[in-house]
Amino acid sequence: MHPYIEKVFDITCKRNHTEPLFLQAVQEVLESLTPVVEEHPELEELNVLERICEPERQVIFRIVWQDDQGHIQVNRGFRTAFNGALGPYKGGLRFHPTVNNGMIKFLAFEQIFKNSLTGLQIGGGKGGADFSPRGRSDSEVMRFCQAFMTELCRYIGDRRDVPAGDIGVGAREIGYLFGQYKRITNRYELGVLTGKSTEWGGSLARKEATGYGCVYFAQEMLKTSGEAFDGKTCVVSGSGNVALYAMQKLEQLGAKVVACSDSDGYIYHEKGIDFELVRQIKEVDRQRIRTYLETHKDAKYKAGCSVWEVPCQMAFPCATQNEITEDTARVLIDNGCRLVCEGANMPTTPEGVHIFQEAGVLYGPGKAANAGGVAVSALEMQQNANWSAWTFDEVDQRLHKIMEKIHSTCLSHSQKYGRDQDYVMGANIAGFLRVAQAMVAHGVV
Ligand code: NDP
Ligand code: 2IT
Repeated sequence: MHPYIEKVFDITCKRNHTEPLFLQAVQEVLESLTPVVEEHPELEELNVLERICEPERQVIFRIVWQDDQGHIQVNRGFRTAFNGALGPYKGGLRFHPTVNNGMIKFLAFEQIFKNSLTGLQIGGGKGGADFSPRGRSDSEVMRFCQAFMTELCRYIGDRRDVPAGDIGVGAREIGYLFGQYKRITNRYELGVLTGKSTEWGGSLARKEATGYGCVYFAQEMLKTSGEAFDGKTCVVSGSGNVALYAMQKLEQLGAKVVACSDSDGYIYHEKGIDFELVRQIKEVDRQRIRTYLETHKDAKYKAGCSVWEVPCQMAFPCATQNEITEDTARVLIDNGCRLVCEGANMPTTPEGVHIFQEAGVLYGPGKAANAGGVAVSALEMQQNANWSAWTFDEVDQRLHKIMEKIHSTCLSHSQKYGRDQDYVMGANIAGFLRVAQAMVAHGVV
């Protein structure tokens, strides 16, 4: 590590010593930047690294709401506006019982570089609450979203900060959040949230964008070794928004997905997962993945086990952070896995990443591979800004081009800085440079 980088990491550790996920994300980015700091001494003179590691603004707030039994519930809400050099803060909202400030900060930090890689004008942010939507009725979710937005509305706006979905937040929640924002502000400000339903201002293909984009990125990685999906066995973790549409695109492009999961366990279906059924179970009925076996008796369900024990040639982690550890990475490689492409944010631990890279596995890090979701969110903002709506194909084609460009940008930056096909280094450097240039241009602010 360059001494300046070491110094900044040291300061960041001291300031944030209770937030291991945030420090993990910061360390991964900083470790890639040595050649850039050597090439650009002005980064140290202007102290750009210390500035980029400190959020511009963080809010933490109380959310009080009433459940169906009439009990008063209290949750904690967060929004981190991490870096606004490239545009309005942009990033999702996560509703999950494990949410805390460090988790939101890690996600917001990743979002800075991801959003920069899209080439669009969006800064980095993230938010959420320690609320568990699981087992809650529709009206409880609505009351929670209203209470959440009652406070959040002070900090967001179509030119200020634009939230969207993440774990536990989809079109239903975005609808309730928008309704409350409209009620409080008395403004039909479409571009204040993305991931809206397509009936009233959402972009076609936003729902599919993260999963599709991740598969487009994997396709580009495969092309570098003259390969294609044809018949390759894939495992996808999760069965939520990202996992579902990664599975659909993989199937469309000729791969075979044999397993997917939820937080209770995984299903294995040797002849290939029935995408439409999983979509019905998870997206429509909001049920558990094990109910898949009620229709497909030849499939298997394993409760409480990691889906990564299923042998595959390609792995698509699309559930949550740190789901692939050093040991899991070894199991995947021993079982013949040659490509890992991350739909989730930071799903592989640093040790796991190291193992993949040492073994020559094609490894696409989340901040590059899952950028399709936020890219189409920015396209949704563009459509909203002039009250227009593009066709599904138009958006999908733009998404495809953006993913190709992100891939080639990562590749060219990894080549230029001496580690060919190191997508981690390529993504971190390319993402960082664009933000850093904007920060320098804006002066000492
Ligand atoms: P969803 O809530 O739609 O789905 C999440 C899936 O992951 C569910 O199957 C869920 O299982 C499982 N899961 C969640 N948390 C855990 C956990 N702690 N352990 C095991 N399984 C878990 O979320 P998304 O699909 O939107 O998000 C998935 C990942 O993709 C996240 O890392 C998110 O940050 C990332 N991402 C999302 C984007 C988007 O556009 N939505 C864009 C880019 C990245 P269960 O149903 O049992 O809870
Ligand atoms: O992690 C992510 O990029 C998202 N959850 C999507 C963010 C967005 O603003 O669409």
